[in-house]
Amino acid sequence: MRRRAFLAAAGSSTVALAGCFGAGASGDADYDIGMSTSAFRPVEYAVAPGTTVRWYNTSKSSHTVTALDDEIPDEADYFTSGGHDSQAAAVEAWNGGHGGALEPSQSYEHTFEVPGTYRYYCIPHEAAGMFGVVEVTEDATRTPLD
Ligand SMILES: [Cu+2]
Repeated sequence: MRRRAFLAAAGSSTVALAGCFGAGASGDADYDIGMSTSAFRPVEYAVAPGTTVRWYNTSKSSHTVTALDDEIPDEADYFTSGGHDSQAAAVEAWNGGHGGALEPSQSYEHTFEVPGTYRYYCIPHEAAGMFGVVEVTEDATRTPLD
């Protein structure tokens, strides 16, 4: 499958998914993408254009949700927890005192308007392979991909 190949090429070690971590799967939190110690769950997620995706930190670790600015559609708005306008600014904020951190039980939302493939990662867990993909497509029947 194309997406599997894409993740493999990206060097991700986080493709092992364990069941459904979708909306309402954990207590009263209503979210689309959760987080373990060093992985987004699910790693791959698909939505129709105009959909708001909610990340929720289901772990006991601090994370970020940070777009890779060369790996989102050209016309798309940059996004990162903390609201910085570029990946470099997000990294600088994190290094300067964990700016943009998503602490346990905190959430972050972004609305995806432009179709295409969006890759993002967690700044403190980059080396651990904490990457994710949001596919924005009219074919919403593929949500979630796994
Ligand atoms: Cu993380």
